[in-house]
Amino acid sequence: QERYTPETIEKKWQQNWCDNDTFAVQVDRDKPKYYVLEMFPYPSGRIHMGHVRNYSIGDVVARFKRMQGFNVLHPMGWDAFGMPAENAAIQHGTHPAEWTYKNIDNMRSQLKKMGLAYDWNREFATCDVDYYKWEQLIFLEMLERGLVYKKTSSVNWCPDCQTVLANEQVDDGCCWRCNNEVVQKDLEQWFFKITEYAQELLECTEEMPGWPERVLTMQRNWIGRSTGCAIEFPIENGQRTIEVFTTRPDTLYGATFMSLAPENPLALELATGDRRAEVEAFIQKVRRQDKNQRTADDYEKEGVFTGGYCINPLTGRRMPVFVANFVLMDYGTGAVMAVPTHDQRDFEFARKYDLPMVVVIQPEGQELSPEKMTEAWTGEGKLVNSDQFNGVDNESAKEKIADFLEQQNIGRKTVNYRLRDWGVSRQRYWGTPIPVIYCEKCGTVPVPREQLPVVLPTDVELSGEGGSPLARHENFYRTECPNCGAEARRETDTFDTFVESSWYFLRYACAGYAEGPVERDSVDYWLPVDQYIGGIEHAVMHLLYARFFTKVLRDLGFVGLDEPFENLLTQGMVCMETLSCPEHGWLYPEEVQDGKCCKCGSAAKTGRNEKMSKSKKNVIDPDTLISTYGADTARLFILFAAPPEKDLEWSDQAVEGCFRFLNRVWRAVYDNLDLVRQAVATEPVEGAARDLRRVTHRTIKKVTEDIDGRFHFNTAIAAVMELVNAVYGFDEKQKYPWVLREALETIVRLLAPFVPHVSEELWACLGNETTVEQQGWPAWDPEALVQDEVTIVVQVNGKVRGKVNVAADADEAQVRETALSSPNVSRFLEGVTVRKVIVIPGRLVNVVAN
Ligand code: ANZ
Ligand code: ZN
Repeated sequence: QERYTPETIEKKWQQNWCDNDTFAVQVDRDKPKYYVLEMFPYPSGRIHMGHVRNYSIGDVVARFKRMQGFNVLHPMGWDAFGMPAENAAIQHGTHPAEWTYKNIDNMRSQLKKMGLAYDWNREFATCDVDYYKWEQLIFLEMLERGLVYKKTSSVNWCPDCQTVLANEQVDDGCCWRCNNEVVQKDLEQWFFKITEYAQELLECTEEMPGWPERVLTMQRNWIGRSTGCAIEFPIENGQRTIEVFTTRPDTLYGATFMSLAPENPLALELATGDRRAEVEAFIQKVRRQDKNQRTADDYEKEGVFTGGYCINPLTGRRMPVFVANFVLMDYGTGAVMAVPTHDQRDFEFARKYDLPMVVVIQPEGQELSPEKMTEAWTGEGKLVNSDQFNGVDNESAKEKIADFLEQQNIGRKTVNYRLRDWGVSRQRYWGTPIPVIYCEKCGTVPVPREQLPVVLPTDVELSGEGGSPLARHENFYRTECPNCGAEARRETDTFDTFVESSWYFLRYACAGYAEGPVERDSVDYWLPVDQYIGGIEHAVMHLLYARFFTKVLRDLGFVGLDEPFENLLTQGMVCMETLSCPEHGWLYPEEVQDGKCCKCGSAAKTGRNEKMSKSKKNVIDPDTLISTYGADTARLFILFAAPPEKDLEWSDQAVEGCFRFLNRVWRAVYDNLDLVRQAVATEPVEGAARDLRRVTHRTIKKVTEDIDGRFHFNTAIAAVMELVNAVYGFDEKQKYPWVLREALETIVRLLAPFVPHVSEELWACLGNETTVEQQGWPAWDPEALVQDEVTIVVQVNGKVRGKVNVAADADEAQVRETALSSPNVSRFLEGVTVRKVIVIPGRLVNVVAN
């Protein structure tokens, strides 16, 4: 077989891996372990280029580490619960389970065609009873531990998806899935106490050097720790107080009014008499506004006076109490002491409603006065109008006033987090049933462990109407109280699907374990994940929840680790230019020929490079790519086109180029097969053979260093390409066939993590009995790296002034350095300034000086 035919060799090697269970692994304490994981996919039906990229990157790491001798865990599974399955069921009349498992079968075979080195024995889908039943157990343990609770809360509600959304699932006021507007609604919900872990989740980010700084920053901002004070403001004519949270106790003397969140019950309590109707109307109005937009800087600030007053505890001044749309109930205490001179929102509000202003921080070299200010002063300065604190700089005043408030029993120092508890109830069918029962007598009763799992029934009616189908499924919800035996009702909500993805990486370590969610021994061996790879879109939600769950499971005694993911790589997007025509809008690439729309013949317009998406039709189907060129070319292109973190630009020519390169490698081996098969090493090696050996070993070194922990796959591949060129240019192969063989074998071995099928095939052709994968990763020979020297002429201002010897492959900086410091040359440089140094590698250095 002389021609490179990917379809036959890829099938052959995939069969081989499957028959030999090549990538199945077991705990082996004699070997160092390495756990590489890609974020598991939602089984939407077909894989897309984003998947191909994610899994190709992971596969290089997995195969490379295996070849280096690590015991590598590289699993794959399915994040299988969620709304699309229900929507598909409603639209096409298929059952979500059927739809999901069919998609899984299809996608699994697509992944197998890519030649990914997964241990398929560990595969599971989160909608398998054997998976979610353990999630129900974890919930019960969390409930016992007080890490779960139920409360009524105003939630983000997507009217289109008919479900509650976490704050993280709301993008700019719209549903992250369907992009329709989100409204607020009151519901009884189950919550996970992630706030109890806020401090630890924050602190640990300081010790996670394997994560991109960008992701850590996003997590820190999401947790949002603020230090400040809780301060009590007495309400006029009463015993009660209003408590506020402020980060600026230094501005307390300038607090001239109070702003309450519309949801704050105090608002209606204070609004009596003729103020009542207006306040009620305003509260209703704000409740229809989007919580996320309400607080945006550019959102119109609005409010009403409640009619009530409170007292500034330090100045004794009366402060009118307002209700204001920009104050949120679920941050701090739902009340803000307003300092219009030093807070921009309060400033705008005060100007609008003509409220008093007092400057309390005077910046150096300025004379602020309320009449002349056009915006709040939020910078530093010295305190004024602040009694005994006048003249103190405002940073130290924060501390001093806080201390004073504590002494006077008016306030205390506190810490506040932006992070909210995680609402996990979803009014959806296709999810894990929440294992509790409601009894009229006993209240909320956890499902006893021995009654687990609460199985999701399959005979449901999915009509697309509001609410969960489970709430209409009598056989499901009618049950008896485990406590008193009376008739009772099951919880009909299911978990947010982010619960499943919060611990799946632990389950891979012991997939199929029948005695509990995880087997401690295996988890202790395999975890943490050494390398996690996925999209930046999961920077906050998934990655924060997974970290939280790990800590919870640790505290419940299931695992012994604090953080699940040692190193994180966030891959860039796969982009492609868009095509459109005036008549037909967006066009698929195959709908355009010779720059014209195939449907109407008008000129197609080429648009910007954008993330591949079905909506803009700028997509390439991985199946098409693989059937045309083979999986190896697809993988090579994806890995060669850009470093993993960067966006990747699709290019047909570059795909073609990768295919040609593999053909070139193929020919390099086949054309020399007879020559190299019997080659034996001889000494000494000189001239061109020595040069080729040096390139060979230099390439091993470079590729090893580029892959290991740095993921510079593109430059690694480029280095192998150079080695292939060197092989083609080697003209001493008759005299040194073994040097050629060494180069060819090296090419094949270095390429194995990237293009495993063709590498295995060529390795076998070269007459090796092991597989390239068993052969392991090559080591470089430092001896072979030793460079020959060349003589370089050094000129100063065009005149030859000396000669120096440098290593043949010294880079420009090294040559320059050697030339300038050689005694002959430096004599001519005394007392002059070097303006420019021109290096012609291997030949000449010209120094321009005057
Ligand atoms: C008085 C003050 C004066 C404030 C000043 C700021 C500047 P971070 O840093 O995000 O924690 N605040 C408190 N609770 C709020 C709520 N529920 N809704 C809207 N705003 C609220 O922000 C803390 C500051 O946000 C607090 O400090 C409070 O305004 C406001 F010159 O108090 B400040
Ligand atoms: Zn009962």
